[in-house]
Amino acid sequence: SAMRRKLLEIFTNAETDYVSGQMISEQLNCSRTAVWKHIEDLRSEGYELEAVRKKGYRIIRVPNKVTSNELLLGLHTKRMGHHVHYEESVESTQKIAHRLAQEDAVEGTVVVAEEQTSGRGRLDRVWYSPKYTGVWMSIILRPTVPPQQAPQLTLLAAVAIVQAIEEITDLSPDIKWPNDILINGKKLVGILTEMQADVERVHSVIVGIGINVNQQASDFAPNIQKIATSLSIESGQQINRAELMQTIFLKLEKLYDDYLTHGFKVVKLLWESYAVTIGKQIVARTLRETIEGTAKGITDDGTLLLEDLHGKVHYIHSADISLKSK
Ligand code: BTX
Repeated sequence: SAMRRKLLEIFTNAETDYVSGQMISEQLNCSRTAVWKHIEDLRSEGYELEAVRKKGYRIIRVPNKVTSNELLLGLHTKRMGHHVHYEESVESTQKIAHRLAQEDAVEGTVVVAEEQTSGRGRLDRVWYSPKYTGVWMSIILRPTVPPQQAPQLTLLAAVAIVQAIEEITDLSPDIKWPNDILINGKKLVGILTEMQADVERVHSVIVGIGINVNQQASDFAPNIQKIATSLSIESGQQINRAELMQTIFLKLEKLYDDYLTHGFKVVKLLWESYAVTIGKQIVARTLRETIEGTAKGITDDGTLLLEDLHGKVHYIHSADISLKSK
């Protein structure tokens, strides 16, 4: 808005770091209450402002956005991320990606938003996606594989994301089957893979990726504060989201091309090397039952092999997994 532009100009032109509320109200020709409201508006757009008594306001951080310009500048992939559909705020990037996939969007098309108002997890669970702090995106792939192999792409995406995080931070996250990426046991990333297919052919796979990037602990909804973490909390640094996304596109493209030419083997080996679940005592809660035992590995289609306490091996296609603490 014009008001926001003026307000930002005041900060830019100020000779001191701090700009008093008095000065803002004079320059904008509005009341002190209105000033406060404009400052709150800036905050809701991702600006971080400090308010100090008797000194005034100071801008600590401007929002770094993930618009298509930011994502295309310096992107080194052949096709991943070349078509970016960007929105400030959406219900869910999955929803838009499904529509674009039906409208023949090319492989590697990415839908990205600064915020999701009804981000989705598996089984219609909520995925919190607050503004400017995370990566909320859906990538459209069009692999020539039968539908039963589509879940492999969840595992493939998980490996690419871990590789990207390792490249731009000092962190080394773990993967928990099938779709969680954790640090110190807390959830950092969620992946939701959905497909459009008929009986024998996949038309598109939509890989939804949610990454907590610059949230601080108090930014998380109370009900997930104990189970969630962000790259910033774990590394103590602000992370450039566009750079993180570009690195993911690069790793994903490389792994995906290997997968298309050589099959799932490569992905499987890498995935198992990052997985915390394998070889551990776990509890798997499926929709029908709860099974306790040892995670033996995954099959070539990404199914989890779980040997129960009687030595019987179960094929787990979908479940919530928790590690048994000793
Ligand atoms: P999930 O079902 O494995 O995880 C959902 C659960 O995780 C929730 O029930 C909640 O306990 C917890 N949770 C919710 N939000 C967060 C968060 N920000 N950080 C950590 N834990 C959280 C995981 O589902 C798959 C999530 C995919 C999200 C992406 S974002 C882009 C795309 N669009 C969309 O709507 N979903 C995907």
